[in-house]
Amino acid sequence: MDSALIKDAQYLASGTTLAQLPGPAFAEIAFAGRSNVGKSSLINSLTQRKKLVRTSGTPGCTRGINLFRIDLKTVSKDGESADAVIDFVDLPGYGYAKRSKTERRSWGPMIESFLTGRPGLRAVIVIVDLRRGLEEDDRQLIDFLKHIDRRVILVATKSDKLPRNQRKLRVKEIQKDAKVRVYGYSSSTSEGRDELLAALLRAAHISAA
Ligand SMILES: Nc1nc2c(ncn2[C@@H]2O[C@H](COP(=O)(O)OP(=O)(O)O)[C@@H](O)[C@H]2O)c(=O)[nH]1
Ligand SMILES: [Mg+2]
Repeated sequence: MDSALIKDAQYLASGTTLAQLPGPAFAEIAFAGRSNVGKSSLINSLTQRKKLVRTSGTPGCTRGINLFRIDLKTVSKDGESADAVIDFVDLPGYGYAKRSKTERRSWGPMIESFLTGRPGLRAVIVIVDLRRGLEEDDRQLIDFLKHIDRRVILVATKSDKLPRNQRKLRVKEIQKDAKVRVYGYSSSTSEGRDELLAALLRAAHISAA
């Protein structure tokens, strides 16, 4: 398993339509999930930046698509290192019921057109709460991603909120339900970070191991 050191992580651009975003320059990994699931916290934890992405107790405050550029150094098992760049794409949270109908409707197409129309998108991280597992919107998104042949990396976060001896079992239950591999994670403790980073590097074709 390769590991990675984050050298730099910076906000790049945002937009509410595909056309407003700069064209893809590097391998991209998108992050999707229900509002308040812990998406921003996950990106901050992966990049080891406290405030790269704004986190909040107020669901649904991120309305656009935000791009971040991550410069990293990969280190192989044999100790060989190489520089690499990945762009992280923070997609708007979905499933927040208290928005107006028009706004809710406008999110679906934004996410959908990005997922279908963005060359260079190597994988989509779908984030769920380890305690709650898949909800209806998550299932629909995963089915849609499979349908358009996008690679799904399913992350079950907030694992620190479950007792340690229940975590693995819960991950397995969600895995069985989703029929894709599930990565347990905690942005509070960084539990699962090495495994998820290694999976990201493989998905981005930055490492083979
Ligand atoms: N205990 C715990 N809290 C978390 C974790 N990830 C996120 N949170 C909290 O959940 C809330 C929503 O997180 P945020 O990252 O803003 O969610 P987003 O709306 O999906 O971007 C915040 O209060 C976070 O501090 C985690 O792994 N463990
Ligand atoms: Mg957020």
